[in-house]
Amino acid sequence: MNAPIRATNNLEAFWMPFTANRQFKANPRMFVAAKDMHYTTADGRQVLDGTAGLWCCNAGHGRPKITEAIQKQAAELDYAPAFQMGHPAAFELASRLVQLTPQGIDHVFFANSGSEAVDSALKIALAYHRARGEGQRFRLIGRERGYHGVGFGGISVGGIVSNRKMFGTLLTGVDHIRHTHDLSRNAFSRGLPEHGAEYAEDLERVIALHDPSTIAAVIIEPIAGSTGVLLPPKGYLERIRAICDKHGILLIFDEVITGFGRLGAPFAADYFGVTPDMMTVAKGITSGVIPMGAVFAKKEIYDAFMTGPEHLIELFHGYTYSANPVACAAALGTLDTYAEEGLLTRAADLASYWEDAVHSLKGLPHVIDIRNLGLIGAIELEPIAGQPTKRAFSAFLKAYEKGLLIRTTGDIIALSPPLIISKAQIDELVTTLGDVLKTLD
Ligand code: PXG
Repeated sequence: MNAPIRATNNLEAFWMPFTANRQFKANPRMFVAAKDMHYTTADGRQVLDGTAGLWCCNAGHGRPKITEAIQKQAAELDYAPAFQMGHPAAFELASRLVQLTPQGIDHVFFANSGSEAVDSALKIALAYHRARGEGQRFRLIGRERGYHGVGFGGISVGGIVSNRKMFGTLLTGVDHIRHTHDLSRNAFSRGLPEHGAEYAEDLERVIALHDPSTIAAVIIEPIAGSTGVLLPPKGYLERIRAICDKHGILLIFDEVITGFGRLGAPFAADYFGVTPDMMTVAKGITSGVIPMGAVFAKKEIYDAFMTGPEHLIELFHGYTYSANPVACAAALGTLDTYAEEGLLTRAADLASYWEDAVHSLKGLPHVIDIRNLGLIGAIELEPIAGQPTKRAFSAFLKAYEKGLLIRTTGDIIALSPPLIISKAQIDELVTTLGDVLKTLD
């Protein structure tokens, strides 16, 4: 048996997720503390958080209301069985959340991550149609370059090739529409791209191929995040909604990164004025502090299950930690913090300052596109010939050395700072990033 030693200097045992393990273990980058907009590294440096952790710490770090709520809940009721039992914080949180969601979306199913939220939503979509006597609607449609987490459901509807290719046959009955990225027409757009609403018509093509009567749901990210920030062309989401309506297909918005204020409205659905039938959320629901995900569903979907004898379980789905009390407390503390500081709409006030700041990087070496919306930014770099991802990864390493945390995916730099960022910190972020870009090979 292994001795219970805290071998903190041994990096070998931890198989790190989505990480170049050997590169990291040769040159570790460790955070040991975080407060507001900054991380502290193991060697005592301050690093400006340009990514809200992984798009999740929307309220910033070390926020007292969230910490206190967690501490209090853990001391009072640490866990309650998630099935056939309840606890007050779960009901309070669900009620608070549906006050924030678009009108008509008024039920919440809890999970523990974005991946679980996505798998839950896909299963609910299939079961919903079956409950209504349309069980022949079994197909799910995603989009090229989409990211919906890493469960088998999520990678099946997802469209990021490296996340799919190693993992066998995936779910059957899934198809994809084309992505909307079009640098030839839209490079350096400020805000939403002008061109490409017609890419929504690809949904009609895929629907016709399979026949509308076989299709249960379409899932898309209003803004594709993980693939490198692809913004919907003007009018695109409205068109997708209209096509789904025409054919009786459920529309699921995966709002794991766009939810909770990233665009200056509570959800992208509000920002775009397009209401889906279900939304998946995670990350900002607890400001990243405790794992939690959720599916928001329309009343008609919930009601379709509320039939049959009352002692029977209506949906055979759920997790041991669905609505975990400590996670619920974290979410309630987060919603309080958002409300007190106006954080769910703050990005709207900063958006034009942010837009000018990120677009000021135009013209620097290798920059082939800059994109922005709300408090999201992306800088696409020309890849080094024959060595894709290397240029952006080197930007990531150099930025970290200069005290700035950025995210890179492929050769795209993604920025999504906590919603508490100041204008001076936006300036600092962009100046540091500009210095990094000037030194790239
Ligand atoms: N859906 C979307 C739209 C996401 O962005 C997930 C589902 C999965 O969430 P979980 O909690 O299972 O990881 C995500 C996650 C990045 C990055 O840098 C993005 C995510 C995760 C990690 C990194 O772009 N998104």
